[in-house]
Amino acid sequence: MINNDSDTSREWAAQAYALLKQKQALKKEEEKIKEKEKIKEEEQIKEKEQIKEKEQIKEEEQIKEEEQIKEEVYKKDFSNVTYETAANLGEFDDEFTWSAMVLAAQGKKINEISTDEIDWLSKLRRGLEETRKGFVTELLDKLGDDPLTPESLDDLETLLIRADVGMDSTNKVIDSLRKKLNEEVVGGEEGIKFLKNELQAIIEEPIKNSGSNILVPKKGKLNVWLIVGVNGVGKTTTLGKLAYLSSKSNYKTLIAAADTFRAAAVEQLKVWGDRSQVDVISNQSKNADPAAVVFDAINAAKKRNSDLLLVDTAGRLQTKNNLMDELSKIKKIIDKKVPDAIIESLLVLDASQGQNGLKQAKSFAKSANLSGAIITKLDGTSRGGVSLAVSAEVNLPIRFIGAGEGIKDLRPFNSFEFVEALLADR
Ligand SMILES: Nc1nc2c(ncn2[C@@H]2O[C@H](COP(=O)(O)OP(=O)(O)OP(=O)(O)O)[C@@H](O)[C@H]2O)c(=O)[nH]1
Ligand SMILES: [Mg+2]
Repeated sequence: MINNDSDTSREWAAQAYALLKQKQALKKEEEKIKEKEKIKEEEQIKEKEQIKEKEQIKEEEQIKEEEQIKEEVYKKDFSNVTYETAANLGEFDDEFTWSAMVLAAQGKKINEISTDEIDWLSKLRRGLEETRKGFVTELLDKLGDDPLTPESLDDLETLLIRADVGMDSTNKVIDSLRKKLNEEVVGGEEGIKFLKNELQAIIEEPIKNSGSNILVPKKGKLNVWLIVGVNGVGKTTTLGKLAYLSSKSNYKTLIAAADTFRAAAVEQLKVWGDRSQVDVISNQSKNADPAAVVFDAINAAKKRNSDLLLVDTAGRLQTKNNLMDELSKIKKIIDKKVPDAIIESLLVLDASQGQNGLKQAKSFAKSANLSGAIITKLDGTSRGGVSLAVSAEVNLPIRFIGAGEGIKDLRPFNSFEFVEALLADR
């Protein structure tokens, strides 16, 4: 049958082959489609992954940006604070020009200068006018434009002592000037410039030794600043101004009214607290224990995650020992409750008290473990020079200075600006 039907068989086989071929082609086609679908699916997955990745990058960038903003807020130190209600721009006069030049000399660009800074510098210069009058004006009269002589150094010595600059600082300055005079001829103008540098170096030394140029609350910790000093020097007022400065610089701030000695102290603090929108933790009961107020304030500060706790203390205790005992009790409480808190003990000194203030600083420094000084009432005193004595003789970094009773009349201490204001006539 095979032979007879060979043609038929061949045809059948050909058909079968064609059918198989067709099937194979179909299968191939199917595989191709499947392959295409697979590729498509893979591409879709890839696309989805890419979208996800992009979103993730965007999210990360957003987080980074937010962190940067947070960081900026923390970086904003007290010296650059500008208040919501800026000071009025005064006349374009000598005062404005001088203030702007002092800022420019520190590298500020025209568009970076604020009315608040000009206002403060003008106030500082005006405040130091009395000190300057009995010092620089006379010095300039004596020096004239002539080169310095050994006699003019004697005059300078007397003037520095009279401005309450203190013996140590005066000797330092006069010695370096004498040394310079032995080596070369020093003109009047050059003498003033040299004097400014010497005075600034004296004030800067304890600041440099402290390791930080400016005092600001450290991030991520509770900072506790104890405001200490004798009766009436301006502790409460200074604390009020500090609360304002700090809250305007976006630090979460709290006040502890630990002066339980004077009945009106809490009320006085509350007024400052209202002005700066900072809460005051107090204990109204009579003869409350200052350490107990600090205890409550620390609890509140921890609960609120505060950056800075400002503690007002009494200056009116009968004996110095009482005062010191109280301060050490307060410190113990802080150490116990927040061992990693950063404690600053800031001594407030009234510049108008001159050498008396210096004596207080020395006696406090011995027993109160101070970390810095705040000089107040630099407006209208003839004893502004005492700031130098505090640096040279008590070795305390000056952290803030106050020149007026207003809320904005306190600034971080800047030695360059201070010396320029002190010797502003040239
Ligand atoms: N002119 C001027 N007056 C100031 C300055 N700082 C404070 N005062 C004034 O000094 C006086 C005493 O200020 P307080 O802040 O009450 O002083 P204190 O050290 O807290 O006083 P006690 O709590 O009684 O020890 C007030 O009349 C303040 O207005 C300042 O920088 N310049
Ligand atoms: Mg007070």
